[in-house]
Amino acid sequence: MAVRSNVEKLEPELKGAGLRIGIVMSRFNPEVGEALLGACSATLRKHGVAASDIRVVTVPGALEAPLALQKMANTGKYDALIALGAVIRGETYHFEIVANESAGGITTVALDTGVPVANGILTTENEEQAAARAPQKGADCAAAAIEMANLLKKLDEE
Ligand code: INI
Repeated sequence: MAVRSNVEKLEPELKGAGLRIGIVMSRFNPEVGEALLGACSATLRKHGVAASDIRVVTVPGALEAPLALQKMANTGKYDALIALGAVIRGETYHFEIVANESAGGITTVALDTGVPVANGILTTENEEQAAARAPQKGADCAAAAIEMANLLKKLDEE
């Protein structure tokens, strides 16, 4: 459009070759976690991330994810991180606490360390919903991690 003709815009970049990606997966809902991880790794590989550049660690639950992510971010070895898991309302009276603390911690890691973190911790009413959403969420997080890693690299170079 004419109004924007002189405005430079950075386009989303989904090339994954050379990027190092760390994944933290919660084992609390193992089947959902594995479904998230399968879709996430397949999408990372599809966009060119080398298998040897993907590191997966697991934690007991979503509340442990932020600390593992923080530790990985502080190594300086990762261009982006991904948190995977599910917090299911039917499985806890503390749904809001687990969901909110986990999400808040994940955001804090990204802001404190400058390493992008894609949040793939599903929050659902039941396990069926989580299973249904897992493939898309895993794939979306892989794409978000690659896009954010590339964006931050470009902004660094400016
Ligand atoms: N952790 C999850 O990842 N998902 C859940 O649904 C969940 N529920 O239902 O409580 C959950 N709780 C465990 C929590 O993340 C910690 O592992 C635990 O409190 C020990 O610190």
